[in-house]
Amino acid sequence: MIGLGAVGVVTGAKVQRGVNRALGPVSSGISGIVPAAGGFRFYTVTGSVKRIEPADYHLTVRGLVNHPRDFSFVELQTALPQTRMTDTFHCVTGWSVPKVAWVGVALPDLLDAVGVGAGARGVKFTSFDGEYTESLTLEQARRRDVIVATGMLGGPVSHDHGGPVRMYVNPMYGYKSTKWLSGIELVDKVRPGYWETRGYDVDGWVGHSNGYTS
Ligand SMILES: Nc1nc2c(c(=O)[nH]1)N[C@H]1C(S)=C(S)[C@@H](COP(=O)(O)O)O[C@H]1N2
Ligand SMILES: [Mo]
Repeated sequence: MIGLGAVGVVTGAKVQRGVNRALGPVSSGISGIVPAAGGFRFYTVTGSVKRIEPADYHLTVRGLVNHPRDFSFVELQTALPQTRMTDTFHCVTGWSVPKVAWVGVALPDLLDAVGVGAGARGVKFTSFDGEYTESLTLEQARRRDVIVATGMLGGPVSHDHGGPVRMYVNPMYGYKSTKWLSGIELVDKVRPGYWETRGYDVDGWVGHSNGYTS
């Protein structure tokens, strides 16, 4: 198992099957969260979002990369190494969901596939909701627990959770994890995302920002 300390990123088909079996249902009924959604609350800043079927989905990767390209949903599932992990999901407003399972492409593997260009310092994420944006420093984007997720909770990423493809930025609050992901752009410097222009910290480390924990 190739692990990342306590966060439990694993790779390799054999290990993945073992981990898969170990994934129980997400806990529900914890006080202060909504059990109907498995503990999650569904968030959108735009009201309803158009549906995109996996067969029609493309992730555009561009900007300061050596080989700009689009990835289809199937390419994300088959042409790049698959990474799974399970950990608690934290929204900065106070709710969290334990033991959420994710599967997809670790962002560093995707960056390797396109080749990070000279001068790239940040990564910008866009959503096909037409409004949401997020960003990470290049160093943060190279963490193996930052995942371009094609699955969660043991199945596809549902539309309400931001499917067919969304980000999962494990070490940071939920607002760093762009839903309905449409584009990844390598940029020369980090630009504040949707919530960051509205007061949240660009560095969204769980437990280390936004005044929610000391
Ligand atoms: N496109 C988009 N992505 C988004 C959001 C959003 O409103 N729109 N909300 C963020 C916030 S604040 C959180 S906590 C998580 C919530 O994910 P969920 O809706 O699957 O529970 O999505 C993040 N990504
Ligand atoms: Mo959030």
